[in-house]
Amino acid sequence: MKTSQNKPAMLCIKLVSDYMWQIVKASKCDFKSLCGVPYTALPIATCMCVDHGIPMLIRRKEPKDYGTKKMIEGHFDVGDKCLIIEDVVTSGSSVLETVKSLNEIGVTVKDVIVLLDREQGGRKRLTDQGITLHSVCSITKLLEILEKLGKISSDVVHQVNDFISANREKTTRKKVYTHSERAALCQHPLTQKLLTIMDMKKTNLALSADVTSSKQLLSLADSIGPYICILKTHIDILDDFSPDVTAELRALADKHNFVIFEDRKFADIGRTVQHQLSSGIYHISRWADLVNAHPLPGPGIIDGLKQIIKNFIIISYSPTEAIEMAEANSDFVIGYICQSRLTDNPQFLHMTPGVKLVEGGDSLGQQYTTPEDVIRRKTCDIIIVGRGITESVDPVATAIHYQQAGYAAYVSLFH
Ligand code: 5BU
Repeated sequence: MKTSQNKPAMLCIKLVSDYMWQIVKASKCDFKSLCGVPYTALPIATCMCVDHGIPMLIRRKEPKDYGTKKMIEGHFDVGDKCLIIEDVVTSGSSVLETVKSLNEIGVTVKDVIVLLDREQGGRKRLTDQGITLHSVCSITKLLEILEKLGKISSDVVHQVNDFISANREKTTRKKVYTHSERAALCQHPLTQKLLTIMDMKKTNLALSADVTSSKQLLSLADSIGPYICILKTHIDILDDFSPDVTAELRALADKHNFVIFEDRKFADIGRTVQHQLSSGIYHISRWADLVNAHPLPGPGIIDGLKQIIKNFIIISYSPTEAIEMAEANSDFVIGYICQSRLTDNPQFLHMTPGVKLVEGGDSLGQQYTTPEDVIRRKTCDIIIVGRGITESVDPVATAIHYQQAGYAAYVSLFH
């Protein structure tokens, strides 16, 4: 009876340790032994050590009250590198306690593999100590998957997000910077420019001008230009593209002081994205201030793009890779496309698409959240609005409405 009851748990631990092992392999971290943070991660670390023939170190929570009083059991040499295994990281405290015990015996720690990153400041605390966190899943992604599968309602998602945001603020968001304070703090010229525009024009609105005629695009850019900080384009959806359109867009960007962001979502090897950025009929690098890229192809994509353009955003469908890539390229990457704030580093702007004044979705999978939710609860910086404005009866009046809602939510962060 006992055996059959325990069977699913055993299978589950095996599954978890296999998933985590895939992250170990992908992260290419260098280590000689594994140490699970007591107690939940101990069986996971044990599975990995047995499956892959790796020496295991065990950390006691309390020293033995007899004999050597050692905190770490197992075989090691001074200078060895140990990989930490943890089930859930919240603030990172338990991991850091284990790191401390290992450091005391001369074993170093550079990486932690975790099943779930609750995104409540643990990553930042570990990074500050020179330790990289690699996770199988983040809480944002987990909620997204559970909601998509119909396992939890959007109310539950909101409640959990509210809880996470509230606790994140307590633990790590020590200071909320104004746009002008951040402009002064940031090194990247385009980040400074954008934050200055946001401050001067009192707007955190990006218009996603997803129309298929050049005339419509230019008309939107001219009429809504005064109320936005960014004009986001999909240049390849124009039926009647000509180089004159991009020249006129540039003139409008100067006239109304906004940044042009071509939402090209580069996702190929470095050499190919270089051609896609600078060649073909669109010559994106000649007129766009900003483009975005997926982290998926690895560092080559950034290396390829940065030989041609200095400003790009990382799309964070997978926050771990996005953050690693952005932090390693902060002189080129100005921020993230994401659904909630990923880091407290004020250098990075967080931009969120899928925004409407009323929550809901379209028939093709787009999910909408509100300006208030994005700016106040998810603490992102910029709302990206498309059809909410372009398909409204009066796009200019509606854009002003979004500008006011987004900016009011930003101002409310200081009250
Ligand atoms: P909408 O009309 O507000 O749904 O348009 C959203 C825009 O943002 C559209 O241009 C998308 O291509 C874009 N977008 C998005 O919706 N989700 C993403 O993850 C990214 C871009 Br990246």
